[in-house]
Amino acid sequence: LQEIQKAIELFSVGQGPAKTMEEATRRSYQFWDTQPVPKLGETVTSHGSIEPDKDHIREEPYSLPQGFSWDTLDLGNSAVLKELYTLLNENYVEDDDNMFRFDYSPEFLLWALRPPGWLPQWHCGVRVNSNQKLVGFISAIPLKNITEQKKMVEINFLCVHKKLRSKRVAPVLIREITRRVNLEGIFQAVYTAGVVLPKPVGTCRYWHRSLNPRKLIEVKFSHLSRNMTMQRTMKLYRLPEAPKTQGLRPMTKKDVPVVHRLLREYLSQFHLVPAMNQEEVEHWLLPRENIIDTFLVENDGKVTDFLSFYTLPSTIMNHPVHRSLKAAYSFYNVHTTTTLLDLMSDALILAKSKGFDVFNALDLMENKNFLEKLKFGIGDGNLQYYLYNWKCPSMGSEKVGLVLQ
Ligand code: MYA
Repeated sequence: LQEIQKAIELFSVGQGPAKTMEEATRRSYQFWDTQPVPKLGETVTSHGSIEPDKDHIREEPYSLPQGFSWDTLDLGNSAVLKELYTLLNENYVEDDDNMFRFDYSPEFLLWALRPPGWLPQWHCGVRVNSNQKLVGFISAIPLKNITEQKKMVEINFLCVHKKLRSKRVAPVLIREITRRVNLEGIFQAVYTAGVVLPKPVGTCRYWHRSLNPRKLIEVKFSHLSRNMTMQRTMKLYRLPEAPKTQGLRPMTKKDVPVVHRLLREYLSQFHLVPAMNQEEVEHWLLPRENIIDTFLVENDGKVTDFLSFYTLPSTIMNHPVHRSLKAAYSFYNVHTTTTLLDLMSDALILAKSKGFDVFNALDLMENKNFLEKLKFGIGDGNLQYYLYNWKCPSMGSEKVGLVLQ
């Protein structure tokens, strides 16, 4: 009986997505073993592409299962944007206990998917032939790596409808977006995932700072600690009404050049970073209501620091009262004069005053210096960072300087 149980355990570990390195090293990767990525057990010491740039790219799209077709999504069409919103709202990433699911707003999706240099064919959808229902999606956006100044893409929003899972559609989506990216002469990509695949270049962890502890406990996002009452918990997480840094104000369009310079200089200390030009800094950091907030510190006409966070609510599944968890996600925070601790303390105060329930941050860049001090609690599960067709030694989370949506 023990042998059978062991076999069942091994079998199930071998099939499902791996959440930890231990699980991952015990399974095989039918698809990923065919791709230009390092093997899980491999220790990489050199830097460079894994396979050479191709000079001939296949012209026909990859074949989907019978009854499905490719469709490039025109997100400028509000009905199409709504279809993508609905696909993701109902089928995208959930937490391990299936209690919360990301609820990217249509406006947020436009921000995330139409940065400078976006291409329509990189918004790659799959529809059912009979009724035209959207059931699959994958996207690419352009990105440059600061050290290599190499053109690459960021892959995000890979999603297969729940009813179409485990039928090997994801590998077809990945092959097809690779082909469409290769057609533009680009052969490297960066992406993140909660699952362990060959092979993470960095492993980060989400931390959560309660802003509205009562609601977070009610929806079981967090629980009352031992020896704590609700009153004491609310007092523990209470924040001042207004930020305390002198000269803190929202970023405006005329701040783009100085924010660009601050960001470029600050990011140079990390190993995996985006190389944004001014146009991209404007796109990614200029405030947009309910999408991205950026505040900077200006005193005597000199801008010295900035903080930013994006808005990404989650749907609360199966709760009678609460439907949505309003979460802020730490984005890029640059300090030269204000301490990072003071800057992030103000980020929490601003997020609280804007009605967020929780403030999330990864343990990348210098974030480990403030997480515990500002009463963040560690989350479960990792966010793995990956590179496609690029080998380099893996790095600690504090060397990761890239935040994706
Ligand atoms: S990460 C967010 C991913 N999305 C979700 O988690 C949403 C909810 N889940 C789903 O929609 C499905 O479960 C997905 C898998 C679509 C994830 N990244 O079709 P299958 C491998 C890469 O039978 P399904 C994000 O968006 C898995 O190990 N591979 O499975 C970044 C197995 O391969 P192997 C993944 O569950 C995406 C195969 O797929 C992931 O129906 C970056 C099974 O396929 C994952 N998150 O669908 C994509 N999950 O046999 C890579 C599972 O080898 C981009 N798998 O174990 C690479 C760069 C491409 C561009 C290159 C340009 C140069």
